[in-house]
Amino acid sequence: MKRLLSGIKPTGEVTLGNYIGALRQFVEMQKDYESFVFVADLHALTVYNDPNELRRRIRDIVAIYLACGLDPKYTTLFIQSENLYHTNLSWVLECNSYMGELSRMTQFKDKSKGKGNEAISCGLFTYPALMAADILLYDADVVPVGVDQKQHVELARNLAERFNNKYGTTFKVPEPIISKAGAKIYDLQNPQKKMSKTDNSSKGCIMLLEDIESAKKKIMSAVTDSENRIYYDKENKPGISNLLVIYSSLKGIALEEVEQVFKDSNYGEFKKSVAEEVAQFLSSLQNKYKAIIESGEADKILDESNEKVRQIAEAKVKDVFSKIGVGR
Ligand code: ATP
Ligand code: LTN
Repeated sequence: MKRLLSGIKPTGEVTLGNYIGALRQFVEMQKDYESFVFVADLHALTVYNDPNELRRRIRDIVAIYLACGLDPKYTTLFIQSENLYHTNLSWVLECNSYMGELSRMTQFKDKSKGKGNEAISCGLFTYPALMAADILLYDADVVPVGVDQKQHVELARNLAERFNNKYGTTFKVPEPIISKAGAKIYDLQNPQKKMSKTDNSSKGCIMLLEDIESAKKKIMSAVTDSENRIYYDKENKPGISNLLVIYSSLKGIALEEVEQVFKDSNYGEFKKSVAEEVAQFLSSLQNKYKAIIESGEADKILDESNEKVRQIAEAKVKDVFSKIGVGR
C-alpha cells in the first residue's frame, strides 16, 4: 500500500481553509493509503508562540484531526517533536540544500517581506528542509497539501533526488496532491488573499472552533461584487467564487451543480445558505471535538503511534548516517 503523509502547524487556530484545502483530503484518502498525519509543532517555532498557547493548540489539532474523521485504524497520528529523528534528518538535508533554492521559496519571500535581516529567523529560511525531512523520513508516496505548499513538496523531491544521486537510492521521491476544488480558500474580506491562520482575528477568517453565530456573521458580511448574479468567475468575481467553493466543498457537490441551485437567487439568499452550511458543519465538528477532549482518548492514540513512527524514522536516519559517513 502506498504511503500518505501530511501535517498542519499549530500557529494560530485551525481554519476552514485548512480543512477544505488539506484536512478533508487526509480523511477522504486515508483508506486508500497507509496514512501518517502529524502536528508540525517544530514548524511553529519559525515565529514566537506563547508556550502555554502552543501546547493547547497542539492538543486542539489532534482533537480536530479525530473530530474531522481521521481514524486511528487507518491513520497514524503523531506529534512531530515527539519523534526526535525529524530534526536529525533535517540537518542533513539543510546541508544538502542551497541558499539559492531556499531563497526562491515564495512563502519565505512573502513572510520575510518588509522585514530587515535581524528580524527574520533562520528557521523561517530553512523550514522547507525540515518539511522535506518530515516527508522523506517515512518514504511518503503522496503528500496532500493546499496549493501554497506545493513548492515545498517540490523541494523535497529535488532534495531526495539529489541525495539519491550522491549517495545511492535512499529516499522515495514524493508527489504533491493538490485537490482540484478548494486548493486555496480566500479571505472573506479580501478575496485576493489566502484565508490564513496568521490573521485569525480578522473578519475574513473562519476558525473551526469558533462561535457559530460569529462564523455566520462573517459569511453574511463577506465581500462580493455588485452584479448580483451567482456563477464562478475567479478573476472577476473572487468573493462569490470563494463562497461557491466553500459551499460546494462542504456539501460535497460539484461547483456547476451549486451554480445551478443558486442561478435565480440573490446574494443575500445565497450567503444565507452558505452561512447555514458552514454553521451545520462547524456545529457537528465542535460536538465531536468536545467529546474527544472530554474522553482523553487522544493521549492513548498518540502513545500507541509513537513507537511505530520512531521505528520507521530511526531506520531511515541510521541508513542516511551510514551512507554519508557520520558515526562509527
Ligand atoms: P499560515 O496561514 O500561517 O501560513 P497555514 O495554515 O498555511 O499557515 P499549515 O497549518 O501548516 O499552515 O497548513 C496546513 C495545510 O492547510 C497546508 O497543506 C496548507 O496548504 C493548507 N491551507 C492553509 N490555508 C489554506 C487555505 N486558505 N486554503 C486552502 N488550503 C490551505
Ligand atoms: N509546512 C506546512 C506544514 C507541514 C507539512 C509537512 C505539510 C510541515 N511538514 C510535511 C506536509 C508534509 C505548512 O506550513 N503548511
